[in-house]
Amino acid sequence: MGKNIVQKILDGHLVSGAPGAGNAVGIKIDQTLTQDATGTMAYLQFEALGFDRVKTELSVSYVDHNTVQDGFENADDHKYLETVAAKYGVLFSKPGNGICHQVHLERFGKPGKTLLGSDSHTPTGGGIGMIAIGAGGLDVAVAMGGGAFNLSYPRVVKVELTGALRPWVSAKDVILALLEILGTKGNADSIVEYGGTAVNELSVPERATITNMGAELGVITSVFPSDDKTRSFLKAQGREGDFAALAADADASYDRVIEIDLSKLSARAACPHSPGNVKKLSELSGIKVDQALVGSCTNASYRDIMLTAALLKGRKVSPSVSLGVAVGSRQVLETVSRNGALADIVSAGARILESACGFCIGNSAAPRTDAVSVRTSNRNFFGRSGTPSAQVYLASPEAAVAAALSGEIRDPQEFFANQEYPQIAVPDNFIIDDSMILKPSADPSKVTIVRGPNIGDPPSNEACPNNIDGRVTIKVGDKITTDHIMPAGSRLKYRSNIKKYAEFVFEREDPTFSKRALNNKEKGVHNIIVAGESYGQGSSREHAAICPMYLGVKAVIAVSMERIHRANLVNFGIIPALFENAADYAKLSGGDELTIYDARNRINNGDPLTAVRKSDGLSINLKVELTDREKEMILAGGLINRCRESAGMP
Ligand code: MIC
Ligand code: SF4
Repeated sequence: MGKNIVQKILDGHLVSGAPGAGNAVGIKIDQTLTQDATGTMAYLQFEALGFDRVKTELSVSYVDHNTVQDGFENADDHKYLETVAAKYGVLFSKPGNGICHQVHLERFGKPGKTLLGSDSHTPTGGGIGMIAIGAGGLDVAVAMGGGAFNLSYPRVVKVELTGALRPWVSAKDVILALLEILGTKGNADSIVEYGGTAVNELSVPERATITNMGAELGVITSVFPSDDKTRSFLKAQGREGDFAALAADADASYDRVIEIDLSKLSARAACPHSPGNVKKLSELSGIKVDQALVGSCTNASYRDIMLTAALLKGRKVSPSVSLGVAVGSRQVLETVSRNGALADIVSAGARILESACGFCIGNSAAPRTDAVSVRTSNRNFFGRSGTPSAQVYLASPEAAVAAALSGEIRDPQEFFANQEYPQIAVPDNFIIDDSMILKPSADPSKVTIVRGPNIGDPPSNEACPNNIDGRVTIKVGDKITTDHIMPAGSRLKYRSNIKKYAEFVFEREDPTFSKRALNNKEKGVHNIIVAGESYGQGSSREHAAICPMYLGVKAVIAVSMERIHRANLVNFGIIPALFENAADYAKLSGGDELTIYDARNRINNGDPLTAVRKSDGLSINLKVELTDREKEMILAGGLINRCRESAGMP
């Protein structure tokens, strides 16, 4: 029996376990990436684990998230990241060099390799044929130290692309169409593999737009074959030597096959407040727009920016719209500066934003109260833009420019009806200048790691107590994202200072949560979070586990939970429990006093847990499915404690 692409790459990297959907396996990681918002914690943990050098083929530390904001905190973080990278053998991409996923694709991605990144959009690398997975910083720290990455062997969903995209319909519409089919939850055990006759119509950056937003499907990752298009992209990057062909065997099998005929697709948008809330643009036509933003790791490639420039050329942005353009990498910014496209964008009246995450993470360009914002980014969770009352729509660059010019949401096919669709080909040669990527020191003993006052110690946890004796400190609903748990935006600068950042846990859900939780902790009362479906959707930020751990949260009881967040909870010693009977969710309220008896022994023996409510003795059965490795982590109070125990460290 032949193999699909996923099986080929995974099986070639297995270090423990055996292929077969659902089996616990460990894989070797060839490359890692971190970004600054998750990176400081990752390197602090790398240090705490006692490693002295990275053992991967390549590890890169990017600074792209916290590039603005007042105060010294970000700059402290950047200096720590630069010096820690120099010491331990990591490349350091300076702020201004671009967004991690785009730069990685351009300069380092290699077909057939594995990449683990401390950011949920790491699957962007699937566009160049990598198995690229997002994880918490601690998992990345372990991989940098040469450890395996542990996961459940995936189901493989094939998405067969046929036909050809019509003018004005582009890669973003393909992934929005798939989001319409698969939704944003229930896909955590799968990897999407693209195939079909239309694949060779798509350039690597277009493929990367599609795999990038696979993160919103909640899948482990997504991957494209590596073919002539991949070779020409690598050649244009001066890296033809990194090319390797990658295709599924003719008799490969899949767990599910979905066919999308590209010629039938029309332009779409994800409506507020979920990337899965997809509608055709023609149904939204006429909605007044205040802001349009082109950028983010999803749609800020050479093709996207050149297309934006071609459509803006000779025109002016509507007086009622603020258009912002954030180019995804310095390579593309330099190219469009030299070829004149940037001048067309400026002349049309756009604001040129920094080549960084910026508006996407909500730390700049927050729209006005009640604004409608059309963005090419990948997430429109409630409040993420920095303005809770804003309505954010996610769409293609074509649609964002149509909105900027007309002041309304419009289907680009109809709005640009009298114009020829610009065809933007990958150039033969990109401008190659890696001078903003600093090499590690040849003599690590000479490097002093600089730790400003914003750099705290990673907090420690106690071992799992035998009885979890506590209360439901908060009860939240369905689809609680990591943005709800741990807001980014203006709070982002505290990422390296857990004590301070923990003040903002569930800030928007209940601003009293942090204080109440800390009071409970001081009195020896354990905190328990109760949640509905898909708890922890969205980002890989492990702060959504570390800060609750710091506040004394011992267990999350949810109807269902997302993959990366569940792994982060385990890494920090918080029990990820599910209701055996989903209807029990309704029976619990915030403030209920609950005891989970004999938790330690039961987890150790693999027995089910029960939570008992003190007031009336109501007993609720919990499902806690843990691999042996996860059990050890929970019992030890997290991965760092477990590693210290096994290394005999104090
Ligand atoms: C995001 O898009 O939400 C982020 C910010 O890039 C996060 C990482 C983080 O929380 O720092 C992600 O996607 O993992
Ligand atoms: Fe940055 Fe936004 Fe991409 Fe996250 S999704 S890496 S914040 S550009």
